Amino acid sequence: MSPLFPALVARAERPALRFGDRTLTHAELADAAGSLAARIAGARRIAVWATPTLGTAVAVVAALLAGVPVVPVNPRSGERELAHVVADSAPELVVTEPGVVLPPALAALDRVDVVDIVDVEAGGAPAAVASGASGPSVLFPEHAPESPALIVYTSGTTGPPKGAVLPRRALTATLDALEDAWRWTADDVLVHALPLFHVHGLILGILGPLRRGGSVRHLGRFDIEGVTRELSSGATMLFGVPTMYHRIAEALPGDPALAEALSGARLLVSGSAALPVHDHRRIAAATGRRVIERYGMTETLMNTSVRADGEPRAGTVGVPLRGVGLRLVDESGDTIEAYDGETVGEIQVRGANLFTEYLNRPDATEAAFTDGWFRTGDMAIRDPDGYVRIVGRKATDLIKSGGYKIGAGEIENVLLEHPGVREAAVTGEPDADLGERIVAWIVPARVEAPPSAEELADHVAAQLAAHKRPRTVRYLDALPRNDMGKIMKRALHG
Ligand code: MCA
Ligand code: AMP
Repeated sequence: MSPLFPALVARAERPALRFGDRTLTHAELADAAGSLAARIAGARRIAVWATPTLGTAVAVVAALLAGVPVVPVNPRSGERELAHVVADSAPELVVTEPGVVLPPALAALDRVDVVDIVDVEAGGAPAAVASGASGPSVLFPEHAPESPALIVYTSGTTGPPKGAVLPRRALTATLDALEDAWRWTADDVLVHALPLFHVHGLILGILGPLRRGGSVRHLGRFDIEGVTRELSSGATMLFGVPTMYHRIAEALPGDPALAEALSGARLLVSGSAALPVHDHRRIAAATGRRVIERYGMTETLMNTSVRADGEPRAGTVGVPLRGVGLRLVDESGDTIEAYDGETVGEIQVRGANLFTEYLNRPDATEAAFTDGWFRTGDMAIRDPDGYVRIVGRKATDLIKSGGYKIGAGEIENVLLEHPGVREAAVTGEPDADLGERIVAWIVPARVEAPPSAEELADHVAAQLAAHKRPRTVRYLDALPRNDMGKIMKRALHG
């Protein structure tokens, strides 16, 4: 069986990871992750406190070397969301950067700090090397392709997030299909600032460069200056969500250094939500470079992309990746054969890139598939040459804000628990920066003293996650309901 990270096994002396002023070569990463892997080997499942730091990347690589399934945890998780993730995934221990004060739900677990990196950087030899072992290839043989690698939590329309179990073969299938589509090589240097508890930032943005034997420079947090600096000093690729490209498009007219940096990039890739054509055009006009879009999902990893050698067409997500079966299905369940640029159907996919199941949720897993095809819930048309255009989504109760998928029901439940709230409904409204903005419609318990918008936002952030907080709150006397008492969300608009 071939290794997940050949450059680690080969102990390449090229840079692998850079976070701020902390850098590891593939050989150093092999040592740091190898010795951490020895400490966690045999665990049934672990959590990683997924701050955007070198330690998170080392911890995830260590878990993959040891064959221990890993749950990356959003370090901004609110109390209720964290309690759910911990109870549902039942990790045996938590790996974190040293010095982190963990919230109670995780503090109760055994804790392993990623301390070996410090040893490596100080020039000392971590345990695995000091004892004469020659690296993780010796210590850690490759694991079965079907064995779980990562469990990534993702929101649905209602209920708490579900853990998508991603096997090793899904990781290799998707990353190798992207190698093909993007001509991705060991010479590529990726720059990004995505969070490390989702597929985009972690699997594509960290594991992708490591599998190719190339490198990644993580900015810690997104800013234009960091993008400019890295793309002007050797980085070749940029990954981002549309909000980041929107902010780039806004900055370009007054920032010639940014324009020059982007024009020198080999590949600018956007994903996680649709990049508006207006932003595509502004970036192309200012830089001469076209952003390419790829389309994926936590459960399926990557499905389609505009190819590096293909025509970059704004408003499309390109063609199915190598090994991905994709069909459009109409409302009666019939497959749409037409490539006519107008017949709309649900995207259904199959292939080695797919997850195996939702953890502890056989009901949800079964409901997600039809005849072996995964129902994405995304609606699309196909151009005559096969380019896919996403035109909408089946569930109106799923909101994409800043590239994060957020379920309206989850937020409504938390709002209803606030003593100042009698009724609540949550919708997404178009937002130039975030794509969609979370709007809470509130009937206060006491009309004369409604809870403030800030109080409600803080309440949601403290229970669920900061990115799930309402950005706008609107107050009503009553929510519009049909004869059955069901809230009519379509009647709610600002
Ligand atoms: C603000 N903050 C708060 C509150 N208000 N914290 C607690 N309580 C509050 N009431 C904090 C935030 O945590 C954050 O802290 C800061 O204030 C700003 O937050 P926010 O305004 O939310 O940030 P933003 O400017 O809206 O963020 C934009 C962003 C972000 C950077 C583009 O949305 C982002 O990183 N998106 C990436 C999403 C992603 O990776 N999706 C992939 C999943 P601080 O400043 O300290 O951070 S989709 C996927 O994986 C599939 C497979 C795919 O296809 O890719
Ligand atoms: P998540 O469940 O957070 O992994 O998000 C997956 C969803 O993001 C998909 O089902 C799509 O709705 C959306 N998505 C991802 N990439 C794109 C893209 N390039 N264009 C439009 N929507 C996208």
